[in-house]
Amino acid sequence: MNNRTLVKHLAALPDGPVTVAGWVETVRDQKKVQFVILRDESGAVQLVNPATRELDPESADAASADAFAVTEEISALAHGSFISVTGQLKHDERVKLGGLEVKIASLAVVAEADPETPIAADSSLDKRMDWRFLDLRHPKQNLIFRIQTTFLHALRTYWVERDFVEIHTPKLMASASESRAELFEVGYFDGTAYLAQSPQFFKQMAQPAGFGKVFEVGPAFRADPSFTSRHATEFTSIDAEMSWVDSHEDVMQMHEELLVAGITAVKEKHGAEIAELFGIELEVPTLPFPRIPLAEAKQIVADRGYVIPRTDEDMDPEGERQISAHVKETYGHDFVFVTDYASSIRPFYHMRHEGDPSLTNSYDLIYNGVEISTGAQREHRIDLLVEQAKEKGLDPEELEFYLDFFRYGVPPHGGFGMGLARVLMLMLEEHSIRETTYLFRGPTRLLP
Ligand code: AMO
Repeated sequence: MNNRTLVKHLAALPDGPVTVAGWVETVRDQKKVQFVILRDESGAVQLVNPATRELDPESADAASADAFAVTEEISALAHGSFISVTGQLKHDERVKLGGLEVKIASLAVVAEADPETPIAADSSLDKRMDWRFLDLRHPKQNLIFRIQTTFLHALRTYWVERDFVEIHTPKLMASASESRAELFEVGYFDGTAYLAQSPQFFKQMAQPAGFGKVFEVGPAFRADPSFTSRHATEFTSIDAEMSWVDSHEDVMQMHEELLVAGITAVKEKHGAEIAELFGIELEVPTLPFPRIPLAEAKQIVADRGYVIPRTDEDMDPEGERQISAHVKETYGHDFVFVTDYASSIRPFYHMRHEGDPSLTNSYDLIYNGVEISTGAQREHRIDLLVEQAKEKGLDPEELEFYLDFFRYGVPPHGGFGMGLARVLMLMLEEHSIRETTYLFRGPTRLLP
């Protein structure tokens, strides 16, 4: 390992010699003094060099020759080059950036950057995506993925402490897992395979397999041609499934506790940085989250003056914004479970209400106006499951491998799927999941 000190650790060190390494963010090359702002993955620090502009070769001693060389090197530094600097750390309250600076003794350009940086602060989102590795170097963008790490770690901790088993289900499948629309087909030797749209069938399989409770964080693929701010063709899906639920209510309780655990951890670790870089005071939601049946939610939205088009029985994006606004005004809450969706707009595997098969034991979770999750109790009774599949126009023979799970003793169970980038987008009040996805994939984006 090299001996460089991360910028974030400098504050705790006494004045003295240090080595730091990172990218050149700015250079202020003044007549008598030069300042370089150097950024590494942990923060930024000011480097300073008393400029030695002229060298008299006759009288030059080794020390002044070195000082002259450093001055020349700094004058030639390109923005974005990666440099390593050894110098004297000095704590000085007058330095705005962190109250310290490093006086340069020697400097090495480790990797030079092209002089023209292809993106600037005002570049379009699309251009920034073209140069995503440079875009991500910015502290705000970089922070998103540190938040993601903290969030996922808290989710995993929540689950592991409650005996959930982590699974990794295959992403190459022989059939569709959600709907035949939005399905990517790939050549598979002499046949065809499909990219998994969700771990749905396989997380359910863990129930008759005796796992009890499972979770997965993994890729999901949807051949969705739309160009919205919330859809990607590949996204990270956070899934959970658990045995012995009485209804979707049990799933919602786990789901809301999980989100509180995740957001609490993010606030504790990054609250100050989020306030500084995003201008947001992150709120930890209170428990329980409000629950509103879909029919009632539609009525509330209609009473607010927005009528969801009749052709669309689901909440549409404006309906989601309206119900969220209502919940915020009425309960001061950022989340709402919209429950009891009509079976006509839910997949065949959702359990229907006992006594009213037109409704399902299901929910969508809406966060600050956008759906982040779908959850449900599953139908575990094979006869009803086959009937519901047929009703949806599915061929039970094609689903034989899945239906077999239900022929050998499957406990009542339920779970949810949640899009990671959507949660982060709404948490940080960003406008597109392109911002909260490490490398976005959409209908016209397969690069970088
Ligand atoms: P659903 O299809 O609603 O449900 O997906 C669950 C959640 O995944 C995210 N999501 C997406 N994110 C980005 N781009 C997309 N194209 C995209 N599609 C979905 C959303 C959505 O709420 N198997 C069920 C879940 C379950 O019942 O357990 C399912 O996949 O945040």
